[in-house]
Amino acid sequence: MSEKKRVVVLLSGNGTNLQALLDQEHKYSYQVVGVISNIPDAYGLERARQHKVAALGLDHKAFSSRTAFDLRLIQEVNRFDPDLVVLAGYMRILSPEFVDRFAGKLINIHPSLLPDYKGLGTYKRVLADKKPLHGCTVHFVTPELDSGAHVIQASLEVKATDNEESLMQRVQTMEHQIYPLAAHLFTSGRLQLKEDKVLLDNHPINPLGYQLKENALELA
Ligand code: NHR
Ligand code: GAR
Repeated sequence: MSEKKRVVVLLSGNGTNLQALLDQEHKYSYQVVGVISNIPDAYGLERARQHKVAALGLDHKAFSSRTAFDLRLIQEVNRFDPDLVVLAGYMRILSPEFVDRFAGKLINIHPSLLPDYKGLGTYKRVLADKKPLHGCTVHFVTPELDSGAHVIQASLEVKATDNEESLMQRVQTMEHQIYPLAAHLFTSGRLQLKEDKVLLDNHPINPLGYQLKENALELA
């Protein structure tokens, strides 16, 4: 039963999304075969090692330019022969060279209901704007930041008592469910990007929408 598809994870920090991907491997069609961080002491690398997954720190500060770093990153990712490349808290904008090389098999999870709140610091901005809803989006990665086609979104109601920390906690709990699911849908061959559209079972979809209701995720 070793027909599992090969996933490489890129991250920069804690790696709770990596942990969720690892913890749910057993029920899904993928296997994480390598983890690369541009921050050499990222805790996510330690999570990989504890799970006996190859872990590589590649310090972007040791390279003369973004492109030089990304060209090396392409080589290192390719050594793992991935079917899917997953950004999980990867905090460096990727050059067109990298994105084009893995086009159609490169996904990201972003902590907002895209197209709202692209970029960094989403929780602070959502709270400042007193938005009633927040959430996260899995999307295919294109050269333009946070702008690729959406695969899955999960939303929740912002509470009057929420602060950045509480909102992040609840959004990340949703991330840890929808991101492994997205990796599974892709690696089981059900999900693909075709001419900038997301197809599920060969039909175009709007993103699959989930909502958090009484601490459980429901398909909206
Ligand atoms: N690269 C491309 N080409 N397209 C996307 O959609 C990408 C991407 C790389 C990362 C994740 C991301 C997010 O979901 C992501 C999506 C980093 C920055 C950023 O400004 C913005 C968005 C995202 C990741 N990075 C600064 C930079 O100069 C560094 C910031 C820092 O180190 O704290 O790369 O939000
Ligand atoms: C995740 O919440 C993800 O949505 C966000 O970083 C966190 C990483 O957490 N991604 C971005 O902000 C991308 N710019 P993790 O390292 O614990 O998985």
